[in-house]
Amino acid sequence: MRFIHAADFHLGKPFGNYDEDTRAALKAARIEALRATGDLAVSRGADFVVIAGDTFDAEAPPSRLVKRALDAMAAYPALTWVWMPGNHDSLAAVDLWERLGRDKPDNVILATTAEVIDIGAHVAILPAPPAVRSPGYDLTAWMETAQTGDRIRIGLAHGGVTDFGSEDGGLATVPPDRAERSNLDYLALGDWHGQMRIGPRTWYAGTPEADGFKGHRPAGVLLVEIAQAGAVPQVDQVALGQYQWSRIDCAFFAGNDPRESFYAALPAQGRDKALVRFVGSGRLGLSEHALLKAACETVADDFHFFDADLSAIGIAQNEDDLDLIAQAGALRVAAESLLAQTSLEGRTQDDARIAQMALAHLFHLAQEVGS
Ligand SMILES: [Mn+2]
Repeated sequence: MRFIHAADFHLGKPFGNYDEDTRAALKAARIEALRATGDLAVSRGADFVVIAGDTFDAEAPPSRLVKRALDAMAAYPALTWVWMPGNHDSLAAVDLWERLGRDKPDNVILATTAEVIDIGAHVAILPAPPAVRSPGYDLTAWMETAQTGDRIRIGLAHGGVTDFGSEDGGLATVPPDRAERSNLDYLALGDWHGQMRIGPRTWYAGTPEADGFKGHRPAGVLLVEIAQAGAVPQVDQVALGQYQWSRIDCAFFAGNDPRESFYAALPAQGRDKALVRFVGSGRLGLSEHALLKAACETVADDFHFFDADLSAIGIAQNEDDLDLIAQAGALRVAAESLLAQTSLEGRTQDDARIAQMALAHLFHLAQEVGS
């Protein structure tokens, strides 16, 4: 028996910090991930898909988006989708769940009550749907005594596991040994946006399309195979996401051309589908700093999104650099004063950073005027 464990599609996630084109592309990719899940299920012979919550990012998603999601599932009529609410789209979203109940195609089963759902002759799904955004108690407790005969038992839950918390910082209530305690063959969890193994029978699927720079492994879904009731499941982590998000940390040393390590740190392929947050640290001379800044501007358009934070790079004291701003006069005095203020001695890190940025800017302006 084979099925797909998916979660946290977060359809309609607004990505408010990004420009309009990026936002539109990222939103489109999320609905695309639902179709990719259907394709994968068909190509790998999965019997059904379970969605462990947070299909929608909000309780009142745009009407057209709800229709798109239902259409995406209806496009695979031979595939059963077991769709449970999460915390973002909990049962408190009364209008949403009423509409889904009314408009859903026959191959979609809404897991909106804590009752056993039989799939075919051999599988029982035990859902723990959140009634509100943060229920605050363990919704999976009922699984302990649920009667399912000799069927394979698959629990479905959304939220944090008690020993390390939840994605949103909400109260974590699912015991890490829920599967073992309640004789589940597998517990399909949603909430954390990275794929994560809690135990041999307990996994977070993560979001199928990455949505942040947290450094998760490639986003996707889990293909789970269970030979028979009681057997340890075989879990295959399948990457589905279109966009690669990476935070790249790079330390610099004064006296070296920073562009070399900068270029080497960037992804070489798939740049148009890559979102990069570049964070520099270490120390550079002013002219080296300017070279790095220019290199950032040069590569930015290669990427779907590129953001460079150079504010943590210290400015190395170098008379030659100051000479490039001005050899004497008021400008020189200003440059020397700023350089002195980049030191952390006797000032806060923020103040030192502001002085660094001002000095780098002054250097840049002086170069422009001089050229
Ligand atoms: Mn979520």
